[in-house]
Amino acid sequence: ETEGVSKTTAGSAPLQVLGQTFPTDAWTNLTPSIASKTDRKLHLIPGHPLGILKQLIFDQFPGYAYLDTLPPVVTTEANFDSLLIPTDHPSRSRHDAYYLNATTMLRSHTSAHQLEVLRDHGHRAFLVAADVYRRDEIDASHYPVFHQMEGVRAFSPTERADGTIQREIAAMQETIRRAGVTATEDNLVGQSDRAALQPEHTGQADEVYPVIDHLKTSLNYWVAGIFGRMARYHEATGRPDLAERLGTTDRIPVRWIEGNFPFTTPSWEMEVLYQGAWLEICGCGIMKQKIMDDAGLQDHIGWAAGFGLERLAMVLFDIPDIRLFWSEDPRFLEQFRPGTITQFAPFSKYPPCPKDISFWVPTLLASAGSDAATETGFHENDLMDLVREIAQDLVEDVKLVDRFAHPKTGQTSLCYRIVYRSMDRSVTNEEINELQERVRTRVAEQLGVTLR
Ligand code: FA5
Ligand code: MG
Repeated sequence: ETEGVSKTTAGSAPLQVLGQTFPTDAWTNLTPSIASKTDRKLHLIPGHPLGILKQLIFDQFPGYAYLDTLPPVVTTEANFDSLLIPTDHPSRSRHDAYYLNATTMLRSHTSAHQLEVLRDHGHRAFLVAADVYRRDEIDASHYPVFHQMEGVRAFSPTERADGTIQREIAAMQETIRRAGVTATEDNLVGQSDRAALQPEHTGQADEVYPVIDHLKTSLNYWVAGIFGRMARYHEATGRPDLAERLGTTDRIPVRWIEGNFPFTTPSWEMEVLYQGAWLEICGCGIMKQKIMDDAGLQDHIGWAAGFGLERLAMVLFDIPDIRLFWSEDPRFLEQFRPGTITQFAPFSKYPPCPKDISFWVPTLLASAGSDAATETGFHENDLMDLVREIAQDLVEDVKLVDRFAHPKTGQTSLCYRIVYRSMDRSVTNEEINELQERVRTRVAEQLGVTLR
């Protein structure tokens, strides 16, 4: 596992991230352009759509502690081991996560902070908002840095016995009802009762089910509140197109798909019906009791949920391309105000500039596609990082458009289409040709392929 992007950094000078120095090794794959994103902290900008959305959610949960300044550099222990993620789990792959070295990484999810906040900060109810980092494809809805919010609630034996859970559920339901927008749990009926519990919870089912109800009610309350705010904005501005998008304005269709996370059982993914399609917005479940034990909370039962802020913000603010969140163009930033959900008015769209790149790879290694991981060969995410490194936010989309196996040489030809486009200005043909030339040179040098 030493091929690809790591060649530029492995064994070279120590890395600097957020003013700290880290030794590099064979695991190092963090690129300078990704490292430079760590100090942008978009969710801390009050007038940025991500900052606005974060604050609106914080305000919905007044009893919870808010943490939004936890640094993105974490140990692999925190990101994986503390969450009982097995050593062979794909999320640990160098093709999927950004490593500073074998034991240090940029967090790939906000769950990395669950144990730390429970055990060291002592909170039993908290929200963590943070930038997270994953190696991924390039298109309008994927960016290697995005933002997540984690919600955790742990209940003591007293809270489980004295009606606290039931009172909070009733209060949230009342708020949802008064807001006039209800989350409907289509396909949910009876599902909680059938959910398989952790072996550790055998004999405690009567105490676990109310925690499940509290989890689902909290998420319904959250979704109804956020979408209700959007509905009121659309009504107030004479653009009542929410009905068209959701199918109705007085209920938000929600459904729960059985999920699978190493750190929760049972687990769900929550989806919201939006413009006729189910949009996955959240993973959640009952926290593994081993994590509670490690936090010194043997007698607590808790729920955890994690959701992506960009996907929701793109829906709420009508933002068509995920790169816009990173724009420093005043024409983007000046459109938003803290505390309000408004509709983004796109400024003129500049023309796209597509360029193809074709190369030969040995056929055995040519299993292209996002899961094209081989131990030593070509991996698509290495190409993605290399293109981002050179073109930065001038790259809009990278897709495999053709593959062809040579009958005699045992080689496969892959052709990728790179679409260049600026969000905020016209680009010249010369500028794009120059970028494409640099991409070609680096692909040939670093990815172990032969250019056609
Ligand atoms: C997780 O990251 C889990 N940590 C969530 C969780 C927390 C489960 C607590 C249980 C308990 P997942 O990889 O599915 O799971 O991501 C969670 C959410 O982040 C998704 O539902 C989605 O909203 C968002 N998300 C994931 N990948 C991306 C991406 N590439 N771009 C934008 N949003 C993403
Ligand atoms: Mg998922």
